[in-house]
Amino acid sequence: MSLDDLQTRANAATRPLELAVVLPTLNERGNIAPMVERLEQALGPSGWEAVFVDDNSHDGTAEEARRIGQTDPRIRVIQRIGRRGLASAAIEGMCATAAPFVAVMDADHQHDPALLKDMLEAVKSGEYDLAYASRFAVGGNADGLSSKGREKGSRVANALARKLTGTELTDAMSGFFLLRTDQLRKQAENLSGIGFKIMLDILATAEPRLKVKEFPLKFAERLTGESKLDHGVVLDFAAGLIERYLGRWVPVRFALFGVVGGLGVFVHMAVLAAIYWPDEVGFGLAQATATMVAMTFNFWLNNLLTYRDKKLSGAQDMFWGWLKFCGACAAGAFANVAVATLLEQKGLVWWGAALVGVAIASVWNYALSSKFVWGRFRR
Ligand SMILES: Nc1nc2c(ncn2[C@@H]2O[C@H](COP(=O)(O)OP(=O)(O)O)[C@@H](O)[C@H]2O)c(=O)[nH]1
Ligand SMILES: [Mg+2]
Repeated sequence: MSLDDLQTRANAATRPLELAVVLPTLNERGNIAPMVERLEQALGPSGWEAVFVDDNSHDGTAEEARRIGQTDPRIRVIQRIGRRGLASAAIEGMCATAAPFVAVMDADHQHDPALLKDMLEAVKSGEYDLAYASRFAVGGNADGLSSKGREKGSRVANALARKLTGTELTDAMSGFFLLRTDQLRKQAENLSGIGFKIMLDILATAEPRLKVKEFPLKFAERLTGESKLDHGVVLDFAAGLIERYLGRWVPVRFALFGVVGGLGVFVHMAVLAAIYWPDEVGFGLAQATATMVAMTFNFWLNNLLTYRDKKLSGAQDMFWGWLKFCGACAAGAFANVAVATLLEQKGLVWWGAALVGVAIASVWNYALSSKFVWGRFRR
C-alpha cells in the first residue's frame, strides 16, 4: 500500500461526525450486529454514529449494542427505563447526538441503510430539508407490509396527510427519514411524542414548510424478531390529529380515556339489564358482574386505543395489567362515592354531587392507571 493510500485510509477513519442514525429498538437483539455491519457498508468507516434507543427490552438488546460499542465507539446506546413508545424514543435519540444530520430508521432491517448516503446528500446540498424513504414511490414496494388491510390503511392516511402537511407524500407513515439536527431541535418541544408517526409530526409542525425529497424504498421482511406494532395506522393517525389540534386543551390520552369510560357505562348498563332477574339473580350479583365486565372491557379498549403505543401483550402482562387496572378503578370508585356522599350531605344537589364524584374518579383512575398499568411502574 502506498503512502497516499495509507493517508486516504487514515483520513477516512477520522472524518468528523456528520450523521447520526437513530434506531429505536424493542426486543431486536438478533438484528443489532447485522445492522451495524450494514451501516458500515453503507456509510464507510467514519463520519457517522448509530444511536440505539432501547426501551429496556427483555431480550438483552441494550447489552448487545453495548457489547459492540465497547470496541466500536460509533455505536451508542440509550437505555430507557420506565418509558415506552416509538415516537418518544426517536425524539430522544435525535436530541442525543452532536452530529449535524440525523436519520431515524427501524432496526429490524425492513429499511435499507444503503439509501442513507443519497438521503444525506439531498439534505446536505441544501436543496431539501428532509429526505425520506417511501414504500409507495415509483420503484419502491410494500411487499414487506404484513397485511393488505395495513396497506390500505396507509393509503387513506396518506391522502389525509397531504392535506395536513401541504406536501405531496406517497408514504406519510414512513419511519425512515433524515434531516438537519438543528431543524429537529428547533421543533422538538412542539412534537407530541405520542403514536408512531414522528416524521408526519415533524412535517406538520414545521414553520415554514419543509422541502421534502422522496426515495423509493423496497420494504423488506424483518430479519429476526416480531413486529411490535399492529394494523391501526389510521387510528394512530387520528390520535396524532387529535393531539395536534386539541392537545393544547385536553391531553389526548385523557380524552380517549374518557371516551372509553363512557362506553364502559353503556356496557355496564347493557350487562346489568341482560342478567338482572329480580327473582333469580339478585341486584348485588348482577351489579358486581356488570362492573367486572365493564372494567375488563375498559381495560381491553384502553390497552388497544388509549395506550396503543405502550400496549401490553402476552397473557402474563395482560393479566397483571388487568389486575392493576381493577385496583385503580376500585380506588377511584371509593373516592367517587366518598366525595359525592360528602357533597350531598353538605347540601349540593344530588346530580351535582354525583357528577363531581364521577369527575374525581375519572381523573383518579386516569392518573393511577397511566402510571401503574401503562407507565413508569408497569413491571
Ligand atoms: N424504543 C422503542 N422502539 C420501538 C417501540 N415499538 C417499536 N419499536 C421499534 O421500532 C421499529 C419498528 O417497529 P416494528 O415492530 O418493526 O413495526 P412495523 O415495522 O411497523 O411492524 C423496530 O426497530 C422496533 O424495535 C417502542 O415502544 N420503543
Ligand atoms: Mg418492522
